[in-house]
Amino acid sequence: MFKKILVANRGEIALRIQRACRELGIKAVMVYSEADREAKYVKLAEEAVCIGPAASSLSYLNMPAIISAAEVTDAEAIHPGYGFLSENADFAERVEKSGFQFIGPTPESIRIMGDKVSAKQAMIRAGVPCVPGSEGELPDDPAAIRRIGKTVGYPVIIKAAGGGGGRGMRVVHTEAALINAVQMTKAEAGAAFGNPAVYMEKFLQNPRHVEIQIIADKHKNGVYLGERDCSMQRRHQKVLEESPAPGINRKLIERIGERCVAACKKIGYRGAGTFEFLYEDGEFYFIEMNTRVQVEHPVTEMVTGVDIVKTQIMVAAGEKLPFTQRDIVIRGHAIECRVNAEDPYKFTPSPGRITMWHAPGGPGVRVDSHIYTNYFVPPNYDSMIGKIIVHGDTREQAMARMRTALAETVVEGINTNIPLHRELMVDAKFMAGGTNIHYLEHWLEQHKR
Ligand code: MV4
Repeated sequence: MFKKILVANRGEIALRIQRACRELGIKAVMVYSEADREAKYVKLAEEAVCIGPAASSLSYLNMPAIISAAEVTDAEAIHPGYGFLSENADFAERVEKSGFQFIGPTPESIRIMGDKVSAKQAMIRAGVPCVPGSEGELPDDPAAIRRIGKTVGYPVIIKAAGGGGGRGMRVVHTEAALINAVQMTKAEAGAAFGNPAVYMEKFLQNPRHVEIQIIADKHKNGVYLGERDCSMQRRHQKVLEESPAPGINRKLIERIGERCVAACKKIGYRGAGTFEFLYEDGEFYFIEMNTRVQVEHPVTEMVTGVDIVKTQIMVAAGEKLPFTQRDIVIRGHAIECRVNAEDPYKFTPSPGRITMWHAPGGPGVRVDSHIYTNYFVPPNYDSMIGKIIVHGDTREQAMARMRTALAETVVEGINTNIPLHRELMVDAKFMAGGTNIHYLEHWLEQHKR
């Protein structure tokens, strides 16, 4: 096992990784920008290295600074967390070329999944069900593109190979609009991602976003850890997540989970990963794979009892998975509310000093956050300041616990989206379960103030 790991991230996930290291008896080296110098997880770390000024481009995205910090502190491995450099294949490669273990999949796996065309081709070959569409990149010939459009059937969606997470996509409703839409998407993709390649899919009108968590070791063992429903989102930003996904047939989840694990074996995937699916009319359709630990990993930890971050570290060190698929039992229900420093209805960021923080507690309540009374939320980064996660025997009990937890929570000095969460937890449609990816945006439209 490693003796020392460098944590190349900030905020709640940096603290989450530090906690996993402590539990494993591993020293954690924290890196920080000038804006994060006073953070408690930095102060409480055995070792911490400043890697640059507040701007992410000069600190948390600064590869030479991070690798130098690992060198001077004699760390053996680097955990990238989520965001920043976590899905940057070149970073993973530089980490390994410098003699450190990257805590994540191989640079090659990251590269395949980063290109959405190659990711989809790998999944089709591995038997994972995908959204029907062009098998690969669209050709240049307009007549050939129109033929593909006819076969797929309208509406279709044009997506950039270099995109993902909602960037570089365009819905097309008629053949008359197709060629122009393809041209526009290609031009935007070339400018934004340095890659003009695009592909076509059937556009699903009212899907849910359901994702499967997997984890694999370097010895050809892999398991799926159930699913998460992440449909409650606004502008591609998830607002709350839950596991299990309400109302989906367990046998179907098992079949899809097994396909994901088989695909991991086929491509030699190791580490934690998430298969993103659209779920509509009882069917799963793969869209993208994320090769990092995700913000919403705690709901999976709560229902499976598996510590995903600890397991990531263990498998990166070459250990075998300490459990098999038969050991994984989904128990109860978990919900996560992301707490953002923002106006709850206008969504404008609300950085500044937190004059009072009181965290919720009680049975089945978990808080993943680096904040404290008198903490200053810097304006330079994502507005998420923490997560409230609850577990219950049933979805109803989990919702009741979340209502209590949200009622107990106090954040003063800045605005947060907690009032929005309080309203959603008593919303009849949310309470019934199974709302789709458009629900929150429609709800916000109807609850304008
Ligand atoms: C789609 C889709 C409908 N049909 N693909 C958006 C983010 C990226 N991961 C894929 N996205 C979508 N792909 C087909 N064929 C609708 C979306 C989509 C979406 C997906 C997941 C969560 C929220 C979303 C919000 C709008 C659109």
